[in-house]
Amino acid sequence: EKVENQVEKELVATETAKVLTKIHDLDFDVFELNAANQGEALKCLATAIFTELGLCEKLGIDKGTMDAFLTAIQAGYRQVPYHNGCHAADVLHAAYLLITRCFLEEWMTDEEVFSLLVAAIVHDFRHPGISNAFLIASKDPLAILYNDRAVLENHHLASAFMEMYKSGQNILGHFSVEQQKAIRARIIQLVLITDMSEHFEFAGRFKTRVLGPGFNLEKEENRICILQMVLKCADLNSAAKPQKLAVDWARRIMDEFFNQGDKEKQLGLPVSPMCDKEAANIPKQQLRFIEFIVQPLYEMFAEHCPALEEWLQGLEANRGYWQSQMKDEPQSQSNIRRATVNKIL
Ligand code: 8BR
Ligand code: ZN
Ligand code: ZN
Repeated sequence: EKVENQVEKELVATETAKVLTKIHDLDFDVFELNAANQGEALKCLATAIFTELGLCEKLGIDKGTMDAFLTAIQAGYRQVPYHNGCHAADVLHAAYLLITRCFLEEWMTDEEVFSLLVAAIVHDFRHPGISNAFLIASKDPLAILYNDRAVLENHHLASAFMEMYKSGQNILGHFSVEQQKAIRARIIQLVLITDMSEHFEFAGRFKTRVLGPGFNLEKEENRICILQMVLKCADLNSAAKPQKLAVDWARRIMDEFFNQGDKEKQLGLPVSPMCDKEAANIPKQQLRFIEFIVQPLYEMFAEHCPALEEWLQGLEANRGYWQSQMKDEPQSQSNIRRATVNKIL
């Protein structure tokens, strides 16, 4: 039996290494990694990226502690269609691509790179597969706990820090008090910005701060704003992926929405936008998501982050695909009002 175990382990290692050779490409397939690595894509990819960047050595983080932390985080992601460990791994991968391909490493400190990657890893931790609106409407204990404000994002952060502060899992433990404070504050500001109800406010702030006159990297708020932009671009990257992956992720988010819609119907609550499986128009929703949310966001950052050009091309290709899937519907209008946009979030 021992020999069999050894063979099995080596097979997993070989398969994993094979998938990981594509880590620098946009068509890196996180589901393949997950299959090769027995459901631990997030932990495996995080380890590979930290190793590649030499972050544990540079920052003096104990590898055993990192391993224990990642094991706990991987285990806390739930088996929901979209917001599972594969989504966290996918966002981590996208953030890694942006950091390494957009020369962000040149001005980002190791601590900033580290904060951003940890934020990506934990940003949807313990996601229950239902939205803030539903948690609030159903008076879920989480909504009560966080007073209806960024309920999920607070939950992801608080649960992840609870794990981190357990014995043997504190990857910040050896930093100075000042460093710990700065890294924790940065991770909090990063994960909270993934709350999509803040999307347009954030876009406005980025425009003023980063694209406006007098921009400089000395100001801490400006640096945070760019890190937030990287995480947001990464969080929404599935819409820009090669078609097969983009369609798979879209199907997954819709499955999760439809599960929520079914629960809302059971509870006699109004069904949230996009969550009614009887009435949904998936191509139309994806087109709106691309045209009003993702594309404008990427365009804003593309001049500072050349890798986004390729993502914008991916978005354009997928826009064409969803357009072709629209049956007998008029061309999607480009001037739908802001109210409509807010409704789809
Ligand atoms: P989170 O991953 O933090 O939840 O943010 C992404 C949100 O964007 C989703 O929860 C969902 O509301 C919306 N979204 C839609 Br609509 N289509 C999406 C897609 N194809 N990929 C990712 N997010 C999508
Ligand atoms: Zn989220
Ligand atoms: Zn997410």
